[in-house]
Amino acid sequence: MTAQKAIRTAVLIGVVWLSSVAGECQTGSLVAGFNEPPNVTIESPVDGAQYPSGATVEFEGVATDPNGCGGPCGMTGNSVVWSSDVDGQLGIGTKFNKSDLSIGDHTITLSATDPGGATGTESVGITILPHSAMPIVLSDAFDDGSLPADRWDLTVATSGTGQVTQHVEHRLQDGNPVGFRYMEHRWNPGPAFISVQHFYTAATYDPGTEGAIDHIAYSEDRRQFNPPFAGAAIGTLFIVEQGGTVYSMFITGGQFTSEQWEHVALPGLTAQDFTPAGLDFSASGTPITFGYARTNTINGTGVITTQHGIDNWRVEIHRE
Ligand SMILES: [Ca+2]
Ligand SMILES: [Ca+2]
Repeated sequence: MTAQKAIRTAVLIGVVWLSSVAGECQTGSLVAGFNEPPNVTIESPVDGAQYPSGATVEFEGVATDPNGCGGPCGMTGNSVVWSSDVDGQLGIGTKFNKSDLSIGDHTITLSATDPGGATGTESVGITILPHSAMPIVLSDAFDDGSLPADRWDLTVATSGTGQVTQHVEHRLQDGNPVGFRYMEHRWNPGPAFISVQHFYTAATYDPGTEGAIDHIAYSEDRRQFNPPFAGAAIGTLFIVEQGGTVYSMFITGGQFTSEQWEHVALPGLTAQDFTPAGLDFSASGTPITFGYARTNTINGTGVITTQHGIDNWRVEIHRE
């Protein structure tokens, strides 16, 4: 008798479970205690993300009902709703884009409701910044092996009685990491001075249309290879060109000797940090091209070569 009772109870539980699953899929009616809420995951945007005003924000998530349609069941359409605590409902479904979010901090919530009325949610925080609060970044990690002519222009100046030439190429290894921009200055014979100005041409910045510049942060990684004599140094400058004039400033000591990659950064640069005077970061300034320069003076004779590299060239333009 006891054994028969146990079997009957098990059968009844099985019947109830099956009917609840069938009811959920077809009619939305459920037996209390058997419906679990959907599992919800926001894949984009990520928590803490910042976007400039007007930027496209990609919304993508996954909602799964653990006991929908007879088992785990992906959800989409009207049952999956995105909202912002600032802008209200943003959209429905598991994937869409939006580019008109209000400036400010948002709590973004993805909410999925199953036919039985059980709801699963997940939230992330994002910030939409005023346009001027986002720095514009021009950078090159030299990791693609492209020819220098693709996005860099050279201006070479020499002086002195000797012969001096230069060579530049992008190498795919020995950078910091991966690729870097390799440079040589070669005397045959000296003495002579050489200045090579490298201008990044893939993008310029126009204060007149993009906004006055408050300050610039510049950084690069640099090293020397096989110095021709002990203490041989490479002159190093950050340069910008505006209206046909090249303005420059020395980078951290104005020269370097390191045979290891070293990182140098110049935060908080204003127009007054450059020579000659006249660089205009205001909204009446004309377009600016950014770059860097390497210089060498050799007083000796014979064939002398300096070899050096740059990686992670980076300019951050912070606007007023
Ligand atoms: Ca459910
Ligand atoms: Ca690199």
